[in-house]
Amino acid sequence: MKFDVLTLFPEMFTPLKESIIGRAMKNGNIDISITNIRDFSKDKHKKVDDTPYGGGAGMVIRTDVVYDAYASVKTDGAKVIYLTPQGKTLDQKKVQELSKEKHIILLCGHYEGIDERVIDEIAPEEISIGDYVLTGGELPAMVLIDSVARYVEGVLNSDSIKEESFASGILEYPQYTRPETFKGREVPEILKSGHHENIEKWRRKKAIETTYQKRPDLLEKESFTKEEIEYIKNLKENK
Ligand code: 4FD
Repeated sequence: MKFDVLTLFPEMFTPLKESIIGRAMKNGNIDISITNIRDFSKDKHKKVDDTPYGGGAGMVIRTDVVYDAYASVKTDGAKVIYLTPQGKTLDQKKVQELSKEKHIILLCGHYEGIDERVIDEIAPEEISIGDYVLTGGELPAMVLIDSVARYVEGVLNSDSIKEESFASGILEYPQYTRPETFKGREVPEILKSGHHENIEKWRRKKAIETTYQKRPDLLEKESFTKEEIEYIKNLKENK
């Protein structure tokens, strides 16, 4: 999968070279290319913005630099995304859908704002990573890349993807490693029993219990067995 990022702050994307995403780039599972919108300025001072029509504080990014940066990376069938607080909030379902794309173009705006006409012309899908305002779309773009890249074949080991929370719709069961006792707190006996079937049942119960305690809203969307429905009813009654 190819990601093209259009930004005025290309240096902000250096952390992506680290860790799992960096390894995925090295392995050729994903390709991330960062384009500096400023490179498309025809101005001798590399200016990209101008004063707003109608007056007011601040500056507005010009249509031409944004459009030319976009035209330089665009392919047929590319998914174009504009990171903005006005977008639909990113969730795990959307992340999984996006992981099926071949080419994603991410347009990062910032507080100055981009001339509306180039947004209308490109007609990107508008995505937000949550209801808060940031100085730029760069962090949201990185959040999107990280979340989507995890689903690309070869990036994670496929067992972890199958087991994880949200993919299943509820939260994860708790994890333990050595030592057996930490400040008087024991590792649950069942996890040392070697009885894999019982361990799986215990983990599923714990996942439901954790979800009930921390994110009860998620229980509404998930489907459960008769036994599990009974268990949830008990959790609610013993409150
Ligand atoms: N919640 C988000 C995205 C961008 C952003 C910007 C218009 C402001 C938060 C376009 C206004 C981009 C988010 C930059 N803040 N700030 O996903």
